[in-house]
Amino acid sequence: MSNIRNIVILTGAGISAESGIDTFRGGGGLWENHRVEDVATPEAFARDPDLVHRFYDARRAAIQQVEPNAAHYALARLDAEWEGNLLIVTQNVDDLHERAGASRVLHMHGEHLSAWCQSCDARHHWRGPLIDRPACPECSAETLRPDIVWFGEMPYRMEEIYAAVSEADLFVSIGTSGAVYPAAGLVQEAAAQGAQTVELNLERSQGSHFFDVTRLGPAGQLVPAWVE
Ligand code: BV8
Repeated sequence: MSNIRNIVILTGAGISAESGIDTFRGGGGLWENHRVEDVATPEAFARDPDLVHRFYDARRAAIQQVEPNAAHYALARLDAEWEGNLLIVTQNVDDLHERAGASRVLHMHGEHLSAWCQSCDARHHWRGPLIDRPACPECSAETLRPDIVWFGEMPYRMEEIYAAVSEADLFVSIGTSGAVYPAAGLVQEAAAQGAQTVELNLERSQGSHFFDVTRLGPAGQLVPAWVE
């Protein structure tokens, strides 16, 4: 990686699959027979907040029962050792990148371990359930929602992400189906400005044709090999 200085790595649910966290579209993308796209929306939350809280309370608890896998640890090593710019843009809402030791991580779709008050806009580190409408530690209102970017909502820190992609010499996509925008469009932005683009995935993603290189296999094997 001689002429490489700036790296952007996009990760998706596939990097956490070997830790035991279900991917979105692996199990048919269903939860309690609801399509995920139908539960992860502000409309669903307005219509049936308990359903949406059940969905997120269960997943918030589940991620606290699993461990990072070899792919997370390999990226954390790269993050620690890479002297140039490096940004891990994750679509995932688990904290496995951080628990593996990565520090330059950006959660574009929010995080399970964060609660967002709809009254005072404060965000709080949060590990427990929200279904029993706990009081916001800041303003005491019982209006905490999952700090998750739902469908139809703007992903976080897109300016920062586009700036990093525009400067990238290397763009690597790991464990994502390339189904959801704007995340799935980042490879095209990177390629358009001349970055090398690499896809590491279990199967070809919807955007495979945009990548210079595609390697297929489980992230737990591909990522450590690629980092070495
Ligand atoms: C936006 C948080 C605009 C939720 C997520 C119609 C109506 C409304 C919107 C749209 C619409 N049509 C299009 C849109 C845009 C929409 C979109 O793209 N929809 C898709 C479904 C067509 N996008 C949005 O709504 C985005 N916002 O557009 O806002 C806007 C503009 C201005 C102002 C305001 C608003 C917001 C998208 C974010 C939604 N939230 N997550 C939650 O987590 O509960 S997205 C959700 O899907 C996940 O977060 C995940 O990030 C994302 C993509 O999933 P993947 O991570 O790729 O997972 P998936 O299961 O799909 O694939 C796993 C891959 O891993 C597979 O390829 C598999 O082969 C591989 N794999 C499996 N095992 C392994 C592996 N790889 C390696 N190793 C393994 N072991």
